[in-house]
Amino acid sequence: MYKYKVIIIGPSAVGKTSLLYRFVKNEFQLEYKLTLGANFLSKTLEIKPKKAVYLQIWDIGGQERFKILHKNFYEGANGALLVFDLSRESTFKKMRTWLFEMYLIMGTKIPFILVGNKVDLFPEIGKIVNRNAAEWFAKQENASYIETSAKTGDNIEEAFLELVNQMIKD
Ligand code: G3D
Ligand code: MG
Repeated sequence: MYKYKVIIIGPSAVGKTSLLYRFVKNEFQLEYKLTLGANFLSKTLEIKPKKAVYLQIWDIGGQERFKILHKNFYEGANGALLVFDLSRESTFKKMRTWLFEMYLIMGTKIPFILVGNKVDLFPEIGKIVNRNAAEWFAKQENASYIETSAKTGDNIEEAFLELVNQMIKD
């Protein structure tokens, strides 16, 4: 069985913990936010008949600002979800810094998916954060761009599956 460590990174309140809980437990908005430190949840995915992938998924918790703790968090990661909030342009602008910091701390590149979360807030996608800009950023880094909603569950499984495909190739 394939085993991977996946990390979820990005600025505060973009929905990282929500994405993790939606994916692993299919739940939204419980009392998890205060409790989850630099912690992980795991899930086994069947990607083909008789072919399973075990994912250990780490949430940076409320530690986004404490750079010193990041080394443990990043150590041994095979892939990442780099998450911003589609309703806050400032979070998209921080994606490059998050990406380069990850490369710097890890000393190597790993596959990642660029995730624009909270797509449920927009009947007209791209109003706040330009979709082309996000796609272009991802493409430059050989990554995929996916828009998700932890609230509705939209595209959550797809984002993890796409990352699994990239990690298997890596
Ligand atoms: P973080 O782990 O990145 O810090 P959280 O972010 O998962 O704690 O989410 C931050 C806030 O955004 C929460 O709202 C959460 O409910 C909300 N949120 C997360 N994902 C989505 C989404 O896909 N759509 C919408 N509409 N909201 C989302 P509160 O108000 O509890 O702080
Ligand atoms: Mg969180």
